[in-house]
Amino acid sequence: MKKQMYLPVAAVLLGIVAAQKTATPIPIGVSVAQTSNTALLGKEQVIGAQIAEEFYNGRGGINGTAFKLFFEDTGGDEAGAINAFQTQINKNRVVAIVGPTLSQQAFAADKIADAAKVPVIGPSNTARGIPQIGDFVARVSAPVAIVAPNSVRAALKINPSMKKAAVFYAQNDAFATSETGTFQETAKAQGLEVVTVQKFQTTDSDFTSQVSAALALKPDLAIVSGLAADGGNLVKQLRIAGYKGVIIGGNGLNTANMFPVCQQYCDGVLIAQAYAPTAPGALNAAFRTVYKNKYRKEPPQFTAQAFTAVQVIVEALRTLDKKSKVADMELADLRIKLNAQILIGKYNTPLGEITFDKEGEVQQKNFYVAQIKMNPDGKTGSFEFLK
Ligand code: 1QQ
Repeated sequence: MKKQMYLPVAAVLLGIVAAQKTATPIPIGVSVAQTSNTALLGKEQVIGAQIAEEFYNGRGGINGTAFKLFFEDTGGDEAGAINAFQTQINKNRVVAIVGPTLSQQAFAADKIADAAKVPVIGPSNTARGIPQIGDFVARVSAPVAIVAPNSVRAALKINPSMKKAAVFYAQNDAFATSETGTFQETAKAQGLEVVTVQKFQTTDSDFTSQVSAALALKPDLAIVSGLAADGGNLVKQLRIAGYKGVIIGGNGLNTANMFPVCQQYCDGVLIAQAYAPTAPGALNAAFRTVYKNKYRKEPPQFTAQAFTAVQVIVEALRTLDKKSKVADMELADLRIKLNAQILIGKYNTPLGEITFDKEGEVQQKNFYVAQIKMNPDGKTGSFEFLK
């Protein structure tokens, strides 16, 4: 009797151990801005990552083992990003990190992950030089050098008679500084005269001096490289000051969370896109359906890119796991092998088919331009994609 009782107990105990070993979810870090003004952009990323978690775990996770996203808020600055990355690396012991939101933060935090040999996928870092931070840094966000020129070309198509461009940029932000360089080069290459380059800070909310200096030169195109709060206020103040010409916003203005800032004055702003909700592909259709059912609108670019970043890690883990069981690998070894696998994979994502070059730069085919259309309430609106 006694013996018979011990056996099932032992079997149950062993069973529990075995189940936990395979059932411990694989930790993946997501560190984006959930607080600060940068959360206007980061909140859309959280949603994309959460959708991916539910979507892929509902489809078997990593070949039967679930994965779990660990969210560590970066806030909007470098210190917050560094902190969040360190927590992911040392406390959560994640296999890879998706983040941070801003290139400005990436230049500070990615180095730390790279030194610790932890793969990083930038979901929205578009400045020049991000993949070159280190071997463990890749991005799914196509660089401004490729994306931004599309909006200038679209603006000229809408209004071919434009001659004078006024350019504005946030000089304390690495992305905005990179993007304005691309905008200025493109404007000149397209035959526009850049009549003024006005600088501001992402913390500014009063743009009176920049707006009046620029409008005195009678531009017919205004190009803004900043983030959502400052950029939204600048757009609004340009319009209130009487500017009637075309406005191009950069990637930092690429969110409906800017609408409460610039209100009815957001109307008409042109913004280049690395994602289109209507792009073909089964995976985009599935992603779009999940998003629309939940949020009753089209998915925005930052959400699609964050989904894609998680997807890339999940698919690379699946491939790796087929060669040698990921759950049995030592963490340091797994991080290194995962990084190598990420870089050689080919992924069918909501952004279309993507691969990476050997430095970790995303190779993506299609880009788009959308125009903000505000509703009569002056508070809500949408991004209308141009043909
Ligand atoms: C960057 C960006 C941001 C504006 C995206 C949120 O493109 O910092 O690189």
